Amino acid sequence: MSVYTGQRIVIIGAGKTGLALTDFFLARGARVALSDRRPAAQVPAAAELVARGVDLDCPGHDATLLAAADLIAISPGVALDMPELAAAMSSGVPVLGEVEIAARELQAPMVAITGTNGKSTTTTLLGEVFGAWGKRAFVGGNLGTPLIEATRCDDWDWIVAEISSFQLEAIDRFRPRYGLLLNLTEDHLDRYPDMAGYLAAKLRLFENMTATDVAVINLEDPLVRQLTANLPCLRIGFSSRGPVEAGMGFDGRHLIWRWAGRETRFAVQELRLKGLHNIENVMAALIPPLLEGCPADTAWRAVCAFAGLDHRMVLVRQLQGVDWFNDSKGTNVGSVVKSLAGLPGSVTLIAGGRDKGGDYAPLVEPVASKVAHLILIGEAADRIEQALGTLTHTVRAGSLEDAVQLAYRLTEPGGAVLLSPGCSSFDMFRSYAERGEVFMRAVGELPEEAAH
Ligand code: UMA
Ligand code: ADP
Repeated sequence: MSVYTGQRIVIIGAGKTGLALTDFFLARGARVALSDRRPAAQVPAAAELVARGVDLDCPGHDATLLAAADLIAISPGVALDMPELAAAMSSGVPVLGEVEIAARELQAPMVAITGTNGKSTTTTLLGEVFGAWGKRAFVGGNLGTPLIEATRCDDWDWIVAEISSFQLEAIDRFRPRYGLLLNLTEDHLDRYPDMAGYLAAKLRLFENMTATDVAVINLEDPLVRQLTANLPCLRIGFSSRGPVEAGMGFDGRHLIWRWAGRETRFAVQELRLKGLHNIENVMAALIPPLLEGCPADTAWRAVCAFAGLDHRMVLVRQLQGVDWFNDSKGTNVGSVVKSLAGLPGSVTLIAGGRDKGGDYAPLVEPVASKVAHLILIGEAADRIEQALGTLTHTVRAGSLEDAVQLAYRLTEPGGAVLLSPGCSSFDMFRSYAERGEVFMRAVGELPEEAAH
């Protein structure tokens, strides 16, 4: 018997999250309706869902169905201000997000990772460290496997969850033991009315944490530092600009972990991950396991072995003296800034996609100093051209494949071509991963003979 047995649950969104929620509630004897704005023909395995007793509301979202629910469970892509949802909420129907529903069931302590950039890398690093330490850790959340999937098993030692601002909008009692906030720059301004709205959602990570919980924060990010100054939990910082009195610092060559009167040093040249931003990710990922008693050499070996995730600054090919990088996961301006920072210059930057309403101004300096050719694709091309087009040679391409051909002709030996769009992929692709695959295929097909 579960609290959900016999309850009328309406799940909104029939993507990864909604389908995992459907399994969760059916297994607990709930009466499940699945509501998606798409027609049933576009919902995966619709007939099978109906055969399992699920009512489909597709295309949804039927206001009467929502108003009659005992609980509405929402996917991260569903905004709370959707009129039918807002109406049900105002008539008293509870609305919870998937991570809240999952967290209520999970017994194991949780490390929750958020921030504008570096979440997936840090989450994966944490999973590697816990695994090397012999702990059974669920690793998922926004990373790809919905958190609710963790409830299939009840013997986790740790839950390591990447948590997005979207997911934090619909929490209530969600309370991780460790909350990591990596950085805060503009993102998702197509979902939030302004930056304040985005920041408020991110900060909800800490709202239920208490004195026995730990916030791990980036001391060199001014917004993070300022907005976490008065948390009700312990706050431990990391800094990429020098040693820290009690926390994790970096002196240019070593990470320096100072805690409880002891100091441990780690030589960063042993890391396979490159770039200062990845050093920040490593610092953040080391803190929870070290505080929990993981031997320092075990933790360090695990982070050193990690070579990075696909579609994040991956060197795809070296061709005629030009390095080709796939950074399709560079989906906001802040991440493009970091990716350019890792390259010496003479860059042909392929950018654009679906605009998120943010400001491209942080790219002015790096584009002016490092980008020789700017190739723009997708819906955001006009806005990016307005912001950056006078700074360097700027051209348009009708497709990513055309952009690769242009980059092949334009880039001089010694230079680099970087796909780091600074935008989401949904105007032209299903996901950033598909965009990265298309790029890599097009680069792989370029001829060996000189283009110039
Ligand atoms: N839908 C509706 N009504 C709406 C909105 C969406 O019916 O008002 C439907 C869509 O038609 C679609 C379904 O909802 O059928 C999609 O649901 P979703 O957008 O919540 O996507 P999921 O497939 O469930 O994937 C979600 C996360 N997606 C988003 O946050 C947009 C995935 O993060 C995450 O990996 C997955 O849950 C598991 O937790 C993706 C993402 O882009 C990678 N995240 C953003 C980011 O990283 O920047 C936050
Ligand atoms: P997220 O899951 O938050 O999108 P990822 O780990 O997938 O983060 O990295 C996405 C991109 O963000 C990378 O390609 C890189 O350009 C940039 N990035 C990664 N880590 C950081 C960081 N700590 N600070 C700023 N940018 C970063």
